[in-house]
Amino acid sequence: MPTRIHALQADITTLSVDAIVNAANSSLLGGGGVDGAIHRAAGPDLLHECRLLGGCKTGEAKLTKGHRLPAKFIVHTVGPVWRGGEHGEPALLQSCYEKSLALAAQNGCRSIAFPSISTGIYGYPIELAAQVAVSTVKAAVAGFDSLEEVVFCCFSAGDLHVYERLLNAGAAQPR
Ligand code: AR6
Repeated sequence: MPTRIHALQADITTLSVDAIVNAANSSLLGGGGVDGAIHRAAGPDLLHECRLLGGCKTGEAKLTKGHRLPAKFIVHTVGPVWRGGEHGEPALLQSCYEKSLALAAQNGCRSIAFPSISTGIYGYPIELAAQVAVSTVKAAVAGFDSLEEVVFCCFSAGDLHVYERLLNAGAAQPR
């Protein structure tokens, strides 16, 4: 069955999916934005587990349990800081999506939700980041038979609009 890929507006910590993705920093020891929200909702045991992981490079991903979250797992990935777009940002962001999907699939996840990685504190323009997110996920899911659902979890109505337009544009294109 083809993977269902869709967008919604929500607080990602409330979603009952197998894995949620955290837009973390390379220390994996928490921060602001979605990272802070996830650590608050998951509880202090998440930080204890993260301390054992030894950090994470930009474009890579590491897995923890979901602790107090409805999600079973958290995939922590580190997006690129936007520095104008000429410093490998698109390839690093693409890698975040690909590595996160692979790690979730390897751990038996059938559903996964992504926040809009790098588009908050890290300053990646939403339109450009969403293009990378949607095209990467669409291309990659074919390689993961077990993935049934991928959610783009948008925090604002404006972000949701961007993702929905890109998702629908793809669907409407002639073959
Ligand atoms: N649910 C869903 N999306 C959210 C939530 C939430 N609860 N909270 C914020 N967002 P950001 P980054 C959205 O800044 O740009 C942290 O300090 C937010 O509106 O969380 O990758 C880390 O530790 C935006 O659309 O992540 C790093 O230091 C998106 O999540 C740094 O920020 C990403 O914004 C990472 O920066």
